[in-house]
Amino acid sequence: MHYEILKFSVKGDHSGSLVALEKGADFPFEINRVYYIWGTEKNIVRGRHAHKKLEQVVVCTAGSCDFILDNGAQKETIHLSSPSEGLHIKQNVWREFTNFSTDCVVMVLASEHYNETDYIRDYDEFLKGK
Ligand code: T46
Repeated sequence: MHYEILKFSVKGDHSGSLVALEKGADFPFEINRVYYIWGTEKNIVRGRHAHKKLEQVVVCTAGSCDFILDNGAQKETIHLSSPSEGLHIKQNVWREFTNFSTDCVVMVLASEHYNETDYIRDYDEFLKGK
């Protein structure tokens, strides 16, 4: 499978909820970068690329959006709407994301520093590498 859904352990009581993500048992790789995205209009399509080496865990910390993942043979749409789960996208998966709610905040935990040479932005090139 080219992705998996991680279910995080939630500490919660009357004061609210908390998720802690630590390297090791809780998390599939060492985190080298965190970024987050918000203020994207509903019908905008972001992404449209794959990564050679980078793995990421995507968490919709507020609101919701859809990730469309394509491994070259099949496509799946994953609706993210909970801060208690993460979408682990492995290497060499074409991703697009769209259908943003107005309050959507997407936090991404990445295995590598930002590196434009890791991106495959041409779909035909992506398919050739399969
Ligand atoms: C991914 C999806 C889920 C940086 O300067 N540093 C960074 O760490 C990132 C991620 C981006 N940027 C710059 C590069 C562009 O000038 O921010 C601008 C927007 O980046 P991009 O068009 O790549 O954004 P998305 O939303 O299409 O894709 C991002 C990640 O780049 C990508 O790895 O998987 O989110």
